[in-house]
Amino acid sequence: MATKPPAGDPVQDAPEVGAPQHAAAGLPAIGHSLRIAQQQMGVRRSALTLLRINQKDGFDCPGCAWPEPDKRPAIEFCENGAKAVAEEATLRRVTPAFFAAHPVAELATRSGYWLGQQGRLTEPMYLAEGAERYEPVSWERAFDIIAEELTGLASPDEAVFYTSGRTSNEAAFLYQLFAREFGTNNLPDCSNMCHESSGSALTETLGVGKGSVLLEDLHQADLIIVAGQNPGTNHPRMLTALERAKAGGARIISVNPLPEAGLERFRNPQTPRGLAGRGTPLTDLFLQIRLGGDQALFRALNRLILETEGAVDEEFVRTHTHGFEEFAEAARGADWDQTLTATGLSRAEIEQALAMVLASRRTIVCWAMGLTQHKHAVPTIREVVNFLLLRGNIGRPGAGVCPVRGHSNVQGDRTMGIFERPAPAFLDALEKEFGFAPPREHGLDVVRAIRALRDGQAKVFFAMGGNFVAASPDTEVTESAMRRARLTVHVSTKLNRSHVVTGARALILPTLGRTDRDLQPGPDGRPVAQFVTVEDSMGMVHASRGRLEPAGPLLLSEPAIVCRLARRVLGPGSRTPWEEFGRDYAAVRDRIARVIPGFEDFNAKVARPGGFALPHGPRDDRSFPTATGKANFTAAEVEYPRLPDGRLLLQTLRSHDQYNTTIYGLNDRYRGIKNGRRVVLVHPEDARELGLPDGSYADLVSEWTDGTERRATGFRVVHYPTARGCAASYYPETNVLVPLDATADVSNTPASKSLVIRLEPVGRAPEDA
Ligand SMILES: Nc1nc2c(c(=O)[nH]1)N[C@H]1C(S)=C(S)[C@@H](COP(=O)(O)OP(=O)(O)OC[C@H]3O[C@@H](n4cnc5c(=O)[nH]c(N)nc54)[C@H](O)[C@@H]3O)O[C@H]1N2
Ligand SMILES: Nc1nc2c(c(=O)[nH]1)N[C@H]1C(S)=C(S)[C@@H](COP(=O)(O)OP(=O)(O)OC[C@H]3O[C@@H](n4cnc5c(=O)[nH]c(N)nc54)[C@H](O)[C@@H]3O)O[C@H]1N2
Ligand SMILES: [Mo]
Repeated sequence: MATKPPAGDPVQDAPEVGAPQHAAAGLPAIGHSLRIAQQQMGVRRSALTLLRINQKDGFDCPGCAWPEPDKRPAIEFCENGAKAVAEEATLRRVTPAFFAAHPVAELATRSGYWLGQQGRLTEPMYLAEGAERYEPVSWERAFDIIAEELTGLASPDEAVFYTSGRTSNEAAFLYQLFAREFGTNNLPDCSNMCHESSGSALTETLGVGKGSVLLEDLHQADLIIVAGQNPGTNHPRMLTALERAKAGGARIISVNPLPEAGLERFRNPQTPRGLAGRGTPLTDLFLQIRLGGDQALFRALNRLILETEGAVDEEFVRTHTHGFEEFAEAARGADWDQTLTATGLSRAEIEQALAMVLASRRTIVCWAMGLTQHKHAVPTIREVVNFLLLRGNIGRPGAGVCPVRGHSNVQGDRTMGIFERPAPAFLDALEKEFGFAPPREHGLDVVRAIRALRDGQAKVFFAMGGNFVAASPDTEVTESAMRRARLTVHVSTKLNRSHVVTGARALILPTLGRTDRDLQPGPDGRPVAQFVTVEDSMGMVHASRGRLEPAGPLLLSEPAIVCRLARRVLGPGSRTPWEEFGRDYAAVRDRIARVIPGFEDFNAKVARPGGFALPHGPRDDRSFPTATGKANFTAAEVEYPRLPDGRLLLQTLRSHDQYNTTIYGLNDRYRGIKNGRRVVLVHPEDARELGLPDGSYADLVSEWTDGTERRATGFRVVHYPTARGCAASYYPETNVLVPLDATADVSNTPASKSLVIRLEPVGRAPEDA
């Protein structure tokens, strides 16, 4: 019964806890991915689909944004990519009969896991005002409803157009074009909750808000620092790159409060040694840092570099940078007591790291959410840039900044103009190409959009993918904000929480995923297969072609949905050829080529198997498109989270069996946790001081600076080798604890990696759990 979802809600959290593992992948990874794939897709479809992932004529894996090597093995996917694909290519279906059987109020009591397990959405569904159930609706009528609400707004700025990072370049370009022709820059996206801090820090210091390395650079590096990232789970194919770098002599420092198995040792499932042997040790030096201590760490390293004779690349600093003196003065003042308190590391450990830094001519720093989701995330990433600039590690092979992106096209969506604060030059180019005056005022990001909905200033919420209410902070605030909307619309592949916490009226619009074949009517009326393009974490753009029969005959592609919506809402007043764009994506690419630098000859370049690299000034020729025309050193005060007595800092992170709010299963294999997600990982000494035995249960109570408290109930305490004072628990269950106002300075990204919490025991002994 490969295609039947579970009958009851399988989330009856009963966590079982074993020892954490010390290596990632190997045979269990293969077994696990095949099992999940077959449960969702059956054997034949699994084989056909998995072999097309990330191949040059195949589709881009809807998992992470890690790039593919130019020479690809027959299998270029990982365990978690296989799960992402199985989740989308599942044979399970959510039909109108399902919605007839389940009132929305009942669906709102279900877990996100259960909702997702029901399968692919098949028909447009409408929840009328006051109705208890979603009912099938025609596409025509759905677009009428949206047009009715949008045109009834007092201002276009009362509408919000959210995007999650799976949307293709073509759909994203059309979507922002539609929003701007409609009259608003309210284009929040998942990036606001993700790498916004990286974009902010890199744009200011280097002039480009993207990473400056290509895959080859990783292979050539002498030293790779992986800070605040868990690639074994979230970017498993990165381990192959790290393994290759090691084979070339690279050394690796990992900076993390948790000893993540994937960074300790990699058993590459594609090599005999990886399958049968012990695999490759990856990390040479593990710095078990406290949450939020990274700025202090890099500041201390910078001080030590400045104090070492001949360690600074003077020629680079002189020729290519600005602001060195001010930075150097701040760095020379770095205080050891503060450094040791903030990082929890010893001076000897930091000096060991320094020795590795000084021995390296080519250094790369990789990071992800562990750096971006803190109040001081932007100055932290700026300090990483200072660190690399000091030794000329930008714009040289084997060196650079490597923010590792999450969603498979989140970087491309931003390139296409999904941004609430677009650059004037981009708007000028749109204006010139499409002959309308785009709005110039900045729009709302995620947090500001929630406030606007909460305060009644935004009334229509439209989402191109994602799961806004589950992914956003302050769940209760966000959910009640969403319920105040006049209309909520979700273009989605799978059922999720955002479909059941709705505005007065709601629509679910089912769409094609990456794996699905996309046929559009050609000039003679016969269907022509379309493909889309994506940009990976390293600025490589390539085609993605789905081959599977779509989940149902009524599904529309994302570009088709945007174009039909635009025609209906904007009417004949719009001079944009929406109809043509909806059936011929090459025509969209021709326009992208004329609007966005780096996409000249887009159609020709993307026809090349493997695609092309976008230009990147700092990487290509050390040109820095910043305000000063140089790479900017910056000097900021060192910040780090303060911990009141009897409290812990909580980070909210991903388990091995989830993709953001999509839960694949209840295990977190590498961390030794099975069959449950409501766990909190606490250092055994901290737990002892707090009187919390392993296996006891506690509520997590977050304490915000304005005196408010937020509670998540019933978590099993797991004694775990995390850094002292630093606890960890899974997102999205803990999003109730993240105050809406707890955001990073400058980037406004929710600070979901350092919440001050207390643990309140709930008096449930392990025996009766
Ligand atoms: N399978 C799978 N793949 C995914 C995703 C998924 O959910 N599942 N999500 C995708 C998305 S959108 C993203 S953004 C990425 C996320 O990829 P990651 O950033 O790896 O995801 P998290 O689970 O949030 O892990 C944060 C890591 O940073 C560490 N950390 C936390 N705080 C700090 C700190 O203050 N300092 C340091 N040095 N380390 C810290 C944590 O211990 C953990 O190892 O993955 C992408 N890929
Ligand atoms: N506390 C806490 N909160 C966090 C984070 C954290 O670490 N801690 N991480 C943040 C990060 S890094 C991110 S990126 C956000 C993620 O926020 P989102 O991107 O909004 O959330 P996802 O869970 O990735 O969205 C999953 C949904 O996308 C839809 N979907 C999947 N594929 C497609 C497709 O091809 N097309 C369309 N139209 N829909 C599709 C499905 O319906 C699925 O249910 O969450 C953020 N929230
Ligand atoms: Mo993300």
